[in-house]
Amino acid sequence: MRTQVAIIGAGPAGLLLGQLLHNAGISNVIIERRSGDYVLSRIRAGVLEEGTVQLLREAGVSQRMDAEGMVHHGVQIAFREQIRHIDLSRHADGKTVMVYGQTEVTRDLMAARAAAGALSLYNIPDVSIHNIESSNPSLQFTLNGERQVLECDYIAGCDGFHGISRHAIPAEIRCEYEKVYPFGWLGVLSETPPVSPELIYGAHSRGFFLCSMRSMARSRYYLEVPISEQVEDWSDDRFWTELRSRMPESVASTLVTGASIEKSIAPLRSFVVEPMQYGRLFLLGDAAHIVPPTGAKGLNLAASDVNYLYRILVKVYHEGRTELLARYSALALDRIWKAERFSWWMTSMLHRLSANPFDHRVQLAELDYFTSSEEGLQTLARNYVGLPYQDVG
Ligand code: RFL
Ligand code: PHB
Repeated sequence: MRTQVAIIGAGPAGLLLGQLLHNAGISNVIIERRSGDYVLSRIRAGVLEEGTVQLLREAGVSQRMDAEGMVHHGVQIAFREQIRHIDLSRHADGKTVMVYGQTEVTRDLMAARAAAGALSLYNIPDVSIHNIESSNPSLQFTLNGERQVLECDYIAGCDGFHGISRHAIPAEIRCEYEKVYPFGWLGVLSETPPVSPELIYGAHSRGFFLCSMRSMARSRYYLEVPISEQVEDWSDDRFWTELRSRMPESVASTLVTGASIEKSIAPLRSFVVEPMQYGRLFLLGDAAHIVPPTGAKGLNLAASDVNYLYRILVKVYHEGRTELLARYSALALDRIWKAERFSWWMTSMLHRLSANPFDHRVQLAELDYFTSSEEGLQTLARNYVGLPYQDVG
């Protein structure tokens, strides 16, 4: 087997890269460890930056998103019984975000790939990476009991945090930065109308909460919980009672509760690997970096990596600009570190980081400053809607 770009992982990064390359006449094959249904069963991100939305449009997969996704001009931040409205458009040059679930993005990308007739191989548990230091790298794996070699020009490692790709970069070259938080997010999805038309990020002495949504009939709520918590110990009743206790009274009194249709605990982590390229291997998305979800940046960073690598590969294949390949890692990391900073900052401003009342008062002062001063609102809004992409050259 031979293709131009071999992609490991059929999450949003792999599928979006594959679709854009296919549209540009660059052949690619996606190798995924799990089944398509399993990939679609993971409930994750909900907020898309404008850059991500544009890239999905450019890939030709935006029809359902443009019809069903919800454009949000603002978000709310709650603390101490107050609710502050952050007018994103006003403080970030007219920009907005789109509320449209990662599951739906993935579904649209899978459908477009199937319609295009591009090859995806699912349920491949044993892919391995070879010869990335040479000009003929390859992937090897077992398909229907037979050993396969997929030869290619480049390998895109889009296999998430638990994937194999980044380990193919020699340990003496690879540098990993990590911060693990002592809490996680307990998330619930329910067929109930959202409590507010805008997302609410809330700081409370009992812990952080987030009110989000997937549609006007489907809500997504999160609670900060100690990382030692077990999801089995959280009945729906316990979840709703705890959520209500952290909300300002005016919000709690309008919360509509119902049976959960998904409930899970996600750990919070900040992580970056450098460099994001080694020889013919490129890392994208969660394979190279993780952010705590407080800034809604994970999926958007995956899209931003795809934006850079896609534009570089088009110039490589169509204009012979192979020198651009060496720019990928620095270009991607520049934006990633700024999003890492924002996600870490939002997390520390909104979660219960310590039991020391002094720290709590400092958090309140910070929240007040960033939700009421012109410069604070601008910093918050511009980072939340997403910093601009650079030109690849
Ligand atoms: P994914 O989605 O993890 O996909 C990687 C794919 O690679 C496959 N794989 C392999 N395939 C072949 N061989 C191997 N050896 C393989 N190892 C792994 C996996 O099965 C999988 O299908 O990574 P990708 O594509 O980089 O996408 C990243 C996003 O999924 C992630 O950053 C976001 O979900 C993070 N995130 C959020 N991001 C946002 O932009 N906005 C949000 O509002 C937001 N909310 C969230 C989130 C993540 C959350 N969790 C559960 C971690 C909320 C939560 C709760
Ligand atoms: C979500 O809807 O799942 C969501 C929204 C905003 C975040 C994180 C998750 O910051």
